Amino acid sequence: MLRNPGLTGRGGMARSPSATAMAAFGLATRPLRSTLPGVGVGLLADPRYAIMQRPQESPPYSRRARMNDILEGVVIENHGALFDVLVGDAMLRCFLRGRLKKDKRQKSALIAAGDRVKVRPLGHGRGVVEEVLPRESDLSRKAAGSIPLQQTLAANVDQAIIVFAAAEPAPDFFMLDRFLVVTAVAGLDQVICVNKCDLGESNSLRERFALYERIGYRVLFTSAIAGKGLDELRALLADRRSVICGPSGVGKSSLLNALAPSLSLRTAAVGDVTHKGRHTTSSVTLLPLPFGGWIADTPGMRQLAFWEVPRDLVAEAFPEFRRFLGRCRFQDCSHAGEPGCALHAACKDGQIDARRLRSYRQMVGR
Ligand SMILES: Nc1nc2c(ncn2[C@@H]2O[C@H](COP(=O)(O)OP(=O)(O)OP(=O)(O)O)[C@@H](O)[C@H]2O)c(=O)[nH]1
Ligand SMILES: [Mg+2]
Ligand SMILES: [Zn+2]
Repeated sequence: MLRNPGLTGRGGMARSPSATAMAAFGLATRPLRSTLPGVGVGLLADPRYAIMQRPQESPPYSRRARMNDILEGVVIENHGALFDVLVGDAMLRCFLRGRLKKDKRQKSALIAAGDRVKVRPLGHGRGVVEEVLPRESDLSRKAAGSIPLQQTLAANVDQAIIVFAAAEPAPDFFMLDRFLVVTAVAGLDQVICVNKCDLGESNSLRERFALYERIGYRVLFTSAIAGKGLDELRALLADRRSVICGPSGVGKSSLLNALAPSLSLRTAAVGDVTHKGRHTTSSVTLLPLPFGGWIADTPGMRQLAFWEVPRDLVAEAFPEFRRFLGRCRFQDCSHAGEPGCALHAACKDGQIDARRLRSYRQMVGR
């Protein structure tokens, strides 16, 4: 199984599937809320985070002393100007310290779900983010719209579950290839998940995804409704830090609900599978999994423009291209039909699928 071999990724992330996600996010070594009344609100009342509840073993702290502490936490959700940060067993609604906004990156790239941050609690469930700690990985795209803006979708995750539906909506393989490139560039392990298999798996659909299996990707066939493939998905997610992504309406949130009903995520109303352009999930939210690990649920993406991904990195993100790269007649070959192109020759020989080469060319604008 080729698991994204050879790509070190933007963050150069070291992968440690066995490391527990909790420790990796630097989360929750001591209860906070229970020892400091008024610091955190809402967390234990939110059933999604009930699994974070731990025995209250710490000695009581003085309110004043802890208020002045700078504590480490992880960003759970980005509300635009405000962020929910999990600190110990408390959720703090935080704003960003003004000087952080002077960072040359736009705010959409500065802080994202999964970021480890230093927070100063202000009481009454409020806090201020003093510092965003360096990332191990960074899953970014160019934000939708005409202004060039980096948008970090999730930070510090190490695996991407890329979901498409067998039908409703039918899979768009150019989009799948884009998701594969963006997540490879971020250095993430990748799983392709074909959901809604209860709606039928035609032979041609099987064949299309078999191509990805031959390339070395792990492809999982699931149904959130019929419960198919869920044990396998659960095993892949356990104790990992994952992000689930894909187009809108493919059943990302439904899959998470099927795996962990206590998450109670909002999904599209039955019968409204195309959403008429609406997204049911509206912001990235980091969720704890009852069987260990964390997952960032993301809103469906209609566009996935690259953020500063050089062309040769795009080619490298196609695992089956790699052994031919560097063998073209021209060193700066763009693989768009130049004479002596090794990728083109491999495609003629049947060693590279023509649809994948076309996908690559479309991505690099050739
Ligand atoms: N038949 C069938 N329908 C499903 C399955 N999974 C989800 N659905 C339906 O598909 C619709 C969309 O599901 P969601 O879970 O909201 O999809 P999503 O990918 O989270 O969508 P966004 O949040 O908009 O990105 C809902 O009506 C679900 O009931 C499945 O396995 N089979
Ligand atoms: Mg959703
Ligand atoms: Zn070439």
